Amino acid sequence: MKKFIAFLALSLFLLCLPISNASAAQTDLLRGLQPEAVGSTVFLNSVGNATDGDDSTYAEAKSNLVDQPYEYKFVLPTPSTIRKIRIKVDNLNSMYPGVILHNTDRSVIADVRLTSTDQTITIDAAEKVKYVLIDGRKNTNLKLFSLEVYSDTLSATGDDGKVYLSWDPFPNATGYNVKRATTQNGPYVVIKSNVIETNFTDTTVTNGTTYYYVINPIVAGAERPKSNVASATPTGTTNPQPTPAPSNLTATAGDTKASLNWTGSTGATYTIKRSLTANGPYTSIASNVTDQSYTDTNVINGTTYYYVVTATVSGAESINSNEASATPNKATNPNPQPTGDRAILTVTMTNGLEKEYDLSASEISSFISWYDAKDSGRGPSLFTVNKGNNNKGPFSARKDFLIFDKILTFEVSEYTDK
Ligand SMILES: [Ca+2]
Repeated sequence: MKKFIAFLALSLFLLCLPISNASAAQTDLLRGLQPEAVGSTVFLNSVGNATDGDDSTYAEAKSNLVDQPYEYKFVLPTPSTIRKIRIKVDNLNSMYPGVILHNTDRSVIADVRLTSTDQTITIDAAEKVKYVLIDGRKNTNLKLFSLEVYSDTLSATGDDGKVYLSWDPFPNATGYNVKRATTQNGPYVVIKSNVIETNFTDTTVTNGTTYYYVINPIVAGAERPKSNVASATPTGTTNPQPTPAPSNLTATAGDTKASLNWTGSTGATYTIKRSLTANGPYTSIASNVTDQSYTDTNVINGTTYYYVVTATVSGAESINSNEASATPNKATNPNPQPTGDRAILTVTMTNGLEKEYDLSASEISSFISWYDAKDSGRGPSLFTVNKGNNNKGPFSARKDFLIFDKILTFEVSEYTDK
């Protein structure tokens, strides 16, 4: 009896609370495996039925010795951390039928006695399991409908300056505590409490260091056994491509402005830098410019400004572009091209003054007719030029009067087609 109480105490110690069904994302490590009989055990039924995933088919075993326990085992192809077991049997009459987990040395990792005919059990053991055994303490037939074992699914993936963690949801968990260590055996320190999601990104890492992680589900306010240990070593990207500098920078002066244009690269933002002396030193005057052009209006006419532009892609700034300079000034467009059928009439007066008019073809024609007539002694001595907006000469009146006697010579310059 004393031995039995000790055994019961051990069972209660190892037995975890039942939980609900396994997450669909997990893999049943026993699925399709055939059990092997141990000792005097014989199978009474199709032995693989315990692992066929069908709750209606069953394996059944007994000892061929009278009143002796029976036992059979499943051998995992790869030793695995077992976190969860589901077992379904037909009865508990054989006095604590149980599941026993052995490591590769055949030492007991866990010994779980059944308290229900359909039970899901969590296992709090970091050691890897090689053998899963079913035993009955008495020679009472037990139908094993289903035996499923699941590993933990915590995974850790290293990236540049971060480690990504993800895991399968734990039934009834309201959150997860994420813990980290720099050696596999700990100590593990909480780095994030009560994570609601089933993933976490640890950004407080140093590239090249290996980190070990576990998670503890929180159920009904209490931590449940820790997960498997997952490790990752974040590493930096090597030799990132330098950001190319903008090219073909040009600066065009305007009235209290300088317009910049350049050739950039995909995904870049630009910083505009300016100096009052060639080759710098430059001061940033604008950043996060997304266009490949910029107009600097914070300038004074007559001052020469020197510009360079840098490109930034993914936080990496290029070297300076070529330098371009501009001297903003008030001058208007010095040579507007007239439109239509027009010509320039240049009249040289006897006092040496030159008058220039931008006239239509008919106005030119009128002028020439007037001049020729007057030259023949006919017509008025005065010709009126309507300057309109085409005044090219040094006068301000809207109309100008040409006196035949004062004209020394004139010239008509026709516009040429571009
Ligand atoms: Ca079955």
